[in-house]
Amino acid sequence: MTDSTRPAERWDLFCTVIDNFGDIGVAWRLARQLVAEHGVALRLWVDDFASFARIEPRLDAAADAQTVAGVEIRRWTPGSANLDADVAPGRVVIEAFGCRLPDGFLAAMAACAPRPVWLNLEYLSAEDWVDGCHGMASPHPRLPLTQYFYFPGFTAQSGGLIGERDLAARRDAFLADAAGLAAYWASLGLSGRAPGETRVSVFSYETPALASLVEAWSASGAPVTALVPEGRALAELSRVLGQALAAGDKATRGALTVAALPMTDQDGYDRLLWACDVNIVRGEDSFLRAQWAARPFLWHIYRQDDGVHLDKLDAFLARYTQGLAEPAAEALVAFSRAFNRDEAVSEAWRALEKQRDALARHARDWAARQAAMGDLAARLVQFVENRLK
Ligand code: TRH
Repeated sequence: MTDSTRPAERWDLFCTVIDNFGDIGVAWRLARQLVAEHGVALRLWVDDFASFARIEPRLDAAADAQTVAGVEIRRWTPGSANLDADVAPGRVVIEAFGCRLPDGFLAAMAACAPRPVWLNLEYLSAEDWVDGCHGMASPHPRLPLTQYFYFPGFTAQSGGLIGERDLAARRDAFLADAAGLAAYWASLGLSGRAPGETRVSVFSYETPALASLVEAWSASGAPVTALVPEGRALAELSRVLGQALAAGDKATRGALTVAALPMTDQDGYDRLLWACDVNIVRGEDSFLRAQWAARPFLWHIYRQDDGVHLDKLDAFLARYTQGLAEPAAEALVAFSRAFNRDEAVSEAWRALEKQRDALARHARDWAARQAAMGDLAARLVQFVENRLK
């Protein structure tokens, strides 16, 4: 065994952007946390810098290699035979969401002694089977390599949830600072709240259900402000309102004001979730960050052709509503199912409104209980250590 075959004391995390921002959103949060909290030397491989730059404005989309927030970031081309540069694998290699590694890199991993710990970071799901599959080993069909499935999840038996150690403290400090909060709203072009006003962030996919929300909100007895980052939901709301909205624009219909926002970095998006009363979120990462915001939220799940997303939605709702009083649980489930089936939700919204206090209390309990279980990065480091022994 020669020194040159030893894996570098570094982790490699590979990500391909399938669409939107969730794949890179999850990978970027995990990368930053592993570096900041666990002192890992980490190289993050990403194929689509244009998408990445939308959620991390410090990224130079033209540079193939750079360091941001202590993370070494490199461009790669999925499907290529090898990485562009001749790079030695790190002691831990993670594929985010089953992105396939180049054959040349796999061969280099197989040639290492000891061989890197090789993981596939899977999508987050609340389904029961996750606990049984977390940590399962899968031998490579040809090479002397074993890949482990790492499943995030909501239980102690799963891989846990991504969340920084100081997240709750940062959130609470932000919300306790009245002057800072007023300045935050002013930065979005909004003044203090009108009596009874509800502020809702909207980061869903497009769905006809949004039109029925506009109907319910504009006819509401108290003001509703919808804060909508640029993207798919804003495009849909522009269609519904018959008015093209870009970041900085506002539109008013009855009790409803729609405020279009620019996309910000991930920390900026967290602040939006913390500041709003209700958050409409989607995919994986915004869905999770809404839970850490400890506010009532509504999940527009990523649609899958075979309809399995509706089972995943129900699995989450079954878990989330445990301990939530019946009328609030019913209202949340009814709204969530209707919204995700593209049905009208005006009535469901009004029912939900009546349960706001119970949902807010429950959201705080849920966030505290999940945080107490230990976060994904810490569990991942432990998982790796156990395999290195
Ligand atoms: O963008 P998403 O829909 O992403 C995904 C992908 O489509 C993926 O292929 C799919 O498998 C997965 O969903 C389930 O939703 P998500 O996961 O919420 O990611 C959005 C990211 O964008 C998240 O990291 C937060 C970030 N973001 C910002 O950083 N700034 C912003 O202003 C906003 C609105 C979002």
